[in-house]
Amino acid sequence: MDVDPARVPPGQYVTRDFPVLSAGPTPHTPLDEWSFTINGAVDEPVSWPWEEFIALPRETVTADIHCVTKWSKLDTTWTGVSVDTLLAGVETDAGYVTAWCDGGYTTNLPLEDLIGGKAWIAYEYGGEPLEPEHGGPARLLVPHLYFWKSAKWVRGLELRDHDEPGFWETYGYHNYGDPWKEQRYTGD
Ligand SMILES: Nc1nc2c(c(=O)[nH]1)N[C@H]1C(S)=C(S)[C@@H](COP(=O)(O)O)O[C@H]1N2
Ligand SMILES: [Mo]
Repeated sequence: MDVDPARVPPGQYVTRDFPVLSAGPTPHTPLDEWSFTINGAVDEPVSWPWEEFIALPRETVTADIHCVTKWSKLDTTWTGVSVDTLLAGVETDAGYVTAWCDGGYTTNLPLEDLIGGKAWIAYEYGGEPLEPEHGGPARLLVPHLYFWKSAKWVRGLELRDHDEPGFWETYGYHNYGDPWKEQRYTGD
């Protein structure tokens, strides 16, 4: 494959496939039971049912994604709602976020890494509804960090004053996960 090596972080290889990596079974939450919630260290939790969520301003973004198991996929295209849009009007002093999901998966990030046009709640991939195996109806997309931070089946963001490791972070994955610094495991 003809790829610009400058786009591939250290230790990664580029694939055209889209592997599925899930720590458990794929949840199938009906859309009429689905909502997206911002909770935790906020004055007022806020929640959008599916129809309201997809009526929010949407963005289509093309990004390279990097899995800690060493595959990278270039020029993936997603449509969703930017986290900036979701946090507009939310008052918080929180510095950290736990993304929480159907099925119980969690991952933690600094709030800083979710704002400023760096993260989305994506519900389309390649112009089609996001497939359940890849996190549909909606997943977090944080392409600048290893892909385990891009929580599938995401249902909410809990804002936090203190950082708290999520699922893989508890099992020895790096707390931050910058692919360009090869922050794969604790201590990297
Ligand atoms: N809810 C949930 N999100 C998840 C995971 C998971 O097991 N459960 N796996 C993570 C990991 S390790 C990776 S590499 C990507 C894989 O996304 P994909 O299956 O769409 O390739 O999802 C991340 N998000
Ligand atoms: Mo992963």
